[in-house]
Amino acid sequence: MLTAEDKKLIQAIWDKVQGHQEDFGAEALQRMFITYPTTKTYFPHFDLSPSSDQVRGHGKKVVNALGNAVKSMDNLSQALSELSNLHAYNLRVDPVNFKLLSQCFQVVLAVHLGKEYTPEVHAAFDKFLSAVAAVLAEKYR
Ligand code: HEG
Repeated sequence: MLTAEDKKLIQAIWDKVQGHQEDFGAEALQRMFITYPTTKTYFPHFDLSPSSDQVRGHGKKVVNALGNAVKSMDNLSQALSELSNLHAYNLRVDPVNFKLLSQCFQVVLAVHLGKEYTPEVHAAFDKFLSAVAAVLAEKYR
C-alpha cells in the first residue's frame, strides 16, 4: 500500500521526469536489453540498436503509461486495465520481466536525478512500480 507520504514523493519526483519521457524510457529499455538479454525475445520485430526509433518510441509509450499511473495512484487497476489486458492476453510477457524493467528504470532515475533520488524516494518509487507490475500481471491465468 502506498502511504500518503509515498504518493507525495512519487508525484514530486515525477515532475522531474517531465520532458525526459522518451530519453528515460529508451535508456531504461536499453539497460534492460543489455543487462537481461532474454527480455529481447519479446521484441523480435524491433530494431534494438541503441537509440533506434522503435526503442525511443516504445520508451516514450512506457514512460507515458507510468505517468498516467502516477495520476491514478488511488485507482491503478482501472487506470491500467487496457494495458493489463494487452500484456496478459496478447503479449503474454512473463511477469518476472516487469521487475527487470522496474529495476532498470530506477537506475535511470538514480543516474539522472542524482541526490534528488533519495532513499525515501527510491523506496516509494519501488513500491509504486511493484504496484504497477502487480496490476499488469493480475489478469494472467
Ligand atoms: Mg509493455 C507494449 C507499457 C513492461 C513488452 N507496453 C506496451 C505499450 C505500453 C506498455 C504503454 C504500448 C501499448 C499500445 O500500443 O497500446 N510495458 C508497459 C509498462 C510496463 C511494461 C508500463 C512496466 C512497467 N512490456 C513490459 C515488459 C516487457 C514488455 C517488461 C517485456 C520484457 N510491451 C511489450 C511489448 C509491447 C509492449 C512486446 C508491444 C510493442 C510493440 O509491438 O509496439
